[in-house]
Amino acid sequence: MKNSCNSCSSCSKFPLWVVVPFLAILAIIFVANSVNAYAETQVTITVYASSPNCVDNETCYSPSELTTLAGSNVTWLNDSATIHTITSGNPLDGPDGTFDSSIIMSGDTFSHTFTEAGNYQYYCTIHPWMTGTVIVG
Ligand SMILES: [Cu+2]
Repeated sequence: MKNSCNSCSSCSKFPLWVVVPFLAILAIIFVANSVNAYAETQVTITVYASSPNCVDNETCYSPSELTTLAGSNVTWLNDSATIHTITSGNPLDGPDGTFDSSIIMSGDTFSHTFTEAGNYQYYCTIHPWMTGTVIVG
């Protein structure tokens, strides 16, 4: 006897009441992950940061410019072999007092939560060629 059914919806192994909730759960997981991507952001101080050449290679703070949303917690990881700071402000005018990690050791992290929109410049007080910006939208 010939099977006359060619339609997916009527002959599918998975009926609609199984497929729809499954897709809904996938969608929720996807949205939750994208929101989380904005809320949690990391900057890495690379092994090249102690040399002024890092400016050309974007490897002092990586990424040197980070865009995120208000309320985001940004974490800097010192992935280099030496000490550094993450100090708000710039090498010309000095610290502006918004945040300051003080000296962080190799392997340590520093976190700051940005509650207000704006452009936040920061630098390393030990290696003044190391500069970065957090853009909070
Ligand atoms: Cu440094």
